[in-house]
Amino acid sequence: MDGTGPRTTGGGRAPLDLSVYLITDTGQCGAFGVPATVAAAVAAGVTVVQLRDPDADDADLVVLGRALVAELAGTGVPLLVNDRVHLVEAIGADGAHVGQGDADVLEARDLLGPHAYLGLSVQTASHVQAATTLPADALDYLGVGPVWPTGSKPDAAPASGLERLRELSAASPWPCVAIGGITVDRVAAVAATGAAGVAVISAICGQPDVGAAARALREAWDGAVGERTAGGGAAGGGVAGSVPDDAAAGLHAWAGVPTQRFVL
Ligand code: TZP
Ligand code: MG
Repeated sequence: MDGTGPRTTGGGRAPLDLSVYLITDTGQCGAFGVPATVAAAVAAGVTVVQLRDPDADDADLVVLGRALVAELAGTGVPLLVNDRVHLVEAIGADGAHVGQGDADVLEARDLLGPHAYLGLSVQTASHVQAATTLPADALDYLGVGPVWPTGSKPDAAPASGLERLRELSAASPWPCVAIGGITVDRVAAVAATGAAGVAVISAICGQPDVGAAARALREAWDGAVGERTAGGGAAGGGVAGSVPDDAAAGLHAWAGVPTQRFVL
């Protein structure tokens, strides 16, 4: 890092802070609602919001997405759209997240243009390896999981555990956010793998006090990362705001963004 400003990708995208990443679930948010959930969670320290509602049709998703854009205005917290890359522009979102069975990454990047964020779910080392054959700036981060079993995605892959998360985080040139079954009690174990953050649905959506739930995750992450930093850090570890100047020497000294892309 040259110290002249935030590191950006080739598309001029500022690094994402993936530390506490909320994925919305309309059903789990219940009567409290998705916009109110997002507002309370962001006020409590959530750093990324992903709009996810596989059951909504496009028109309804655009309406909900625009409501979230309005909630997030002025917060600096980006809104990403799950799967439906073609709705990012209509919603006015900041990017998208796709799974292995969703839109092709290069087609998604073409549709999004260079300035939008794009994340990709991975479950295996082959998925990470395949991603590294893409142009360096196609992606911003990887989502790894489910790490633990989840009740929030009926068609989720089997839980792959912390060792897989550690392995994939170490192999990835992009920051990795862990997903699947993450609770406050599991945040420290995730942070110790070198992951860049925790992505959750049920640990926030539908909780009796959404703000308190999000704050508990925020504090657990910050506490765990403090330990990680004080203890020398896990292999692959990096935390927002703590990019060492010698980061270019290593693949994983990022703070939410790769310091060194694979040479393709
Ligand atoms: N992708 C993998 S697991 C998952 C998604 C969308 C659901 C995570 O939800 P929860 O409630 O945090 O386990
Ligand atoms: Mg998907």
